[in-house]
Amino acid sequence: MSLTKEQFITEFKDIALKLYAAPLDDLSTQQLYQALALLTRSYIGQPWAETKKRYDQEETKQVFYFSIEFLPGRLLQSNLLNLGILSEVEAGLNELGLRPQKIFDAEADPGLGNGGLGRLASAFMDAMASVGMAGNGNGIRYQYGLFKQAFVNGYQVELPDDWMRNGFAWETRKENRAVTVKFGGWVELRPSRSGNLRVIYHNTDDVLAVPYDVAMVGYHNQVVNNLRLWSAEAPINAGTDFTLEQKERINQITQILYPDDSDASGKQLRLRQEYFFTSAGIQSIVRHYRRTHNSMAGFADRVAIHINDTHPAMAIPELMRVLMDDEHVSWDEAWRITLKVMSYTNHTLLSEALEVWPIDMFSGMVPRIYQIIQEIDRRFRLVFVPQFGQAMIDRIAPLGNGQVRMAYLASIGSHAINGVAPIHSELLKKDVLHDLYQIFPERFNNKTNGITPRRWIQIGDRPLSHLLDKKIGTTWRKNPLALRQLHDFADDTRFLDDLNAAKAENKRALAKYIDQVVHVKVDPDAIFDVQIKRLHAYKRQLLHVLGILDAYLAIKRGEKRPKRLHIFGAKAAPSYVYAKEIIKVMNAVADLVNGDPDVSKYLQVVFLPNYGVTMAEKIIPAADISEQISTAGKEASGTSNMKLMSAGALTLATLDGANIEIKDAVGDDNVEIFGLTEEEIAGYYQRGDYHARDFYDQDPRLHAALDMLVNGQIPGIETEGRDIFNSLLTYNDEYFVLADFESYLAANERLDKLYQQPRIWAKKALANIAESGRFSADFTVQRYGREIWHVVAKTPEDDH
Ligand code: DL6
Repeated sequence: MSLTKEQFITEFKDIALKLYAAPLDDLSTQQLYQALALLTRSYIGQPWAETKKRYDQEETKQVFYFSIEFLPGRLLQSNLLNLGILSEVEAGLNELGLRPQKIFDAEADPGLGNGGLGRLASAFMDAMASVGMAGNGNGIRYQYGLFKQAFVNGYQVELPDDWMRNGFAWETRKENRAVTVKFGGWVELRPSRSGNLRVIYHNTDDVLAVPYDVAMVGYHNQVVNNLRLWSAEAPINAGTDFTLEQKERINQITQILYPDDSDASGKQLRLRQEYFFTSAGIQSIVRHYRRTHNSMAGFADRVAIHINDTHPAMAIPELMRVLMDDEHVSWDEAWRITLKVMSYTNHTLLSEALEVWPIDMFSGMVPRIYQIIQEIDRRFRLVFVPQFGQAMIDRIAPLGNGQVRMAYLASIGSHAINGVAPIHSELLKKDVLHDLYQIFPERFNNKTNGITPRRWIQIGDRPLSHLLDKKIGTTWRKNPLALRQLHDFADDTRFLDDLNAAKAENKRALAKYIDQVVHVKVDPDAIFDVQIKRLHAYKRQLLHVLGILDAYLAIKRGEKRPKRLHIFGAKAAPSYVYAKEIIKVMNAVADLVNGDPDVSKYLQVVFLPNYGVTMAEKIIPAADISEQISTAGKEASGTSNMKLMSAGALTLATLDGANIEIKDAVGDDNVEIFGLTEEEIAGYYQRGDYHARDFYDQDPRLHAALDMLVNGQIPGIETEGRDIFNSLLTYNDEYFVLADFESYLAANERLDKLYQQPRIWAKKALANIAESGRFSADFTVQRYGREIWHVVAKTPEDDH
C-alpha cells in the first residue's frame, strides 16, 4: 500500500484522539502502541477481506497448517514492513517527536510456543502469505503463553505470562463461526432407514470453540491470510445448567500452553487441548466447504491439512468422523479423501518425545475418535500383517501396548511424511519410523526448515540491511537469493570493513541491552559467542560450559586470549530437573567468571533470562559465533543456526541437523566443524564401547574442567555440580560431551586465531550472509506447496 508520512501523521493523530480523547503528548507509550496498532489494522482489513473473497471466488486450494504452537513474535513492525509503510510510519513518528522503537517495544510478544516448532509454524504463516499461497493457521489462543523465566539465586523460576493483559490488538473474535466440540459420554451407532449409520452421542461434555482470527500479512503483495486461534467457552445456551466450576473447567482448556516436557503421558488437559483445536479446525473447514459444495467429492482438491508434529494427529480420525457421521460418506471414500488431504511433519528424533496416550484415558475422553482409530488399526493389520508379519505390524499399528501411538497414526493417515533436514529425514527412515518406511516408502520426504529474513535481517538488523541496500540494491528484500551478489565483494576491503562496522554497531547495542537486563558491563569489542535455544541435554549447553571452565583455568594460569563474551538464552521445561541444574551451574559459572577481575579481562558470561523471539531479534545481529553443538543425530534441524548465519555469525557446529546443509552451502572454509559424526556415535551404540571415564582419565584439561563441578571452586553448586558430574562419569555421558570436548576446544582455538584477522573473518561472514537466502521459509513453503500440498501460489498482481 502507499502512505505518505504526512498522511500517516494526520491519521495517527486522528485515531489517537478518537480512542483516548487526548492529544498525542498526553498518551502513555502503551496507548501510543494501541493507537498505532489499531491504525495499522485498519489498513489490513480491506486486503484481508479481498484475499478471502478471491480464494472463495477462484476456488483456490487452501492449506490449513494445524499446530498446537505458534510463535509469531511481535507483529506491529512486521505488519508495517509487509504492508510497505514501515519507513513512512517511522519517519512520521520521529517527526512527531516520538521514538518508534519505544512504541514497538510496548507490544507483548505472544509466547504461544516452546521453541523451534512453534517459531517454524509462524515463519510458515508469514512465508505462505508472502509468496501468495492460500495458507491458514489453526491453533490455540492460550490465555497464558510459555512461562516467563526469571533467575533467583541462579535457579530458574517460572512466572505466568499474562501476555494479553493489554488485549491483543491483532485478533478479531468471530463468534458467528463458533463450533461445538464434544468430549466424553458414550456413542450409540444406530442403523437408519436410509442405510447409513446414525451416530448418537449421549452424556457428552460440550465445549464451545470460539475462533479469534489474526491477519497474516504478505510482503508487499496485498495478500492477507488467516491464523485462526480457538478459545474454549461454555456453550451459549448452557445457562443455569452450568456450575461455575464446570465453566472454569472449560475455560481451562485454552488457559495455558504446556511447557515442552518429554513425557506427556497422563496429561488429561493436554489431550483435551489437542482434540479441542483439531476438532474445531476440521469442523470449520468442512462447514466452509459445504457452504458452496453439494457433496464432499471434490474436498481433497480444495483442501490440504498439515499436521505439525503429532499434536494435531487426531485431525485424521476427526476428518473421518465428520465425513462419515455428518456427511454420510462411506468408510472407503472417507479414507481416500483423508489420505489425500493430510500430511505430517515429524520434528524430533528423540524416541521418548514421540507422543503416546494411555487407551483408557483416550477412549474415555474421545470415544467416537477412539472407535475410528480402532477401525483404522483393524484395517491396517488386516492388510499388512500378511505382507509384513505380525511382529512388525504390532510394533507400528496405531494401537499397541495399551496406548494410542500418535506418530504411527499420523504416518498411516497421511500421504506425505517429512523430516526437517536431510540427516533427520534419513534417520526417520533408518530408525524412528523405519518399519513404516518399509510399508510406505513413497510417503517419506525431506523439507528442510526455513526462517523469515524479513524479521531477522530487515527488522532485526538495520545496520546490515542498510549496508546491503547500498551495496547490492534492494532486490534481496523480496528475493533473499539475491544476497549471493555479495560474493562479488568478497575481496572489497572497504566493504569488509563496513561489514565489521555494522556488526560492531549491533554489538554496542546488545552490550547496552545486556547492561539493562542483567547489569553486567560487557566489552563490545569481545568476540560475541552465542548459544540460544531450549535447554536440553542433547543440545549440550554443558559442552559450552566446560569450554568456558577450561578457558577460565587457562586464564588463571596466566594465558592471554582474545576476549570472548559467551551469551546464553535458554528456558528449561519446568519438570526437567537435569536441565534446570545445568541452568544453575551456568549462572554460577557466569558469576565466578564475571566476578574475577583477572579473568573478566578475557572472558565474560551472560545468561539472559526469558529468551524468546523478541530477545532473539536483539541478540542475533550482534553474534560473531553461532554455537550449534548438539550430539550428532539428535537435533532434527535447528533454525537458530540459519538465523545466526544470516547475520554473518560463523557457525561452530557438529554435523547435525541443518548444520550439514549450512556447511554445504558456505563451504568447509566458512564454518567450523568438530566432533563425532552420527555414524561414529551409532558405532559406539552398536558396539557398546563408549567409556566416558577414559576421556576424563586421559585428558588433563577435561579432567580439570570437570573437577570444577565438584571441588568447590564454583560456589553454590554442590548438589547440581555433583549430579552433572555423575551423569557424565557414573552414568556414562549419554550425549557424548566428553568425547567431543577436545575437538570442541580445538575448533574454538581456530576461531580465536581467525578473529585476529578482521578482514578474513569478515570475508567468511560475508560468505555466510550471501548463502543464507536459500534458508528463507518462502522457499521452504514453496517446496511444501509443490511436492506435498499441491497448491499454487498467486498474488493479485499476477492477474494484472
Ligand atoms: O522443526 C522445528 C524444530 C527443529 O528445528 C528442532 O531441531 C527440533 O528440536 C524442534 N522439535 C521440537 C519437538 N517437539 N516436539 N515434539 O520442538 O523442531
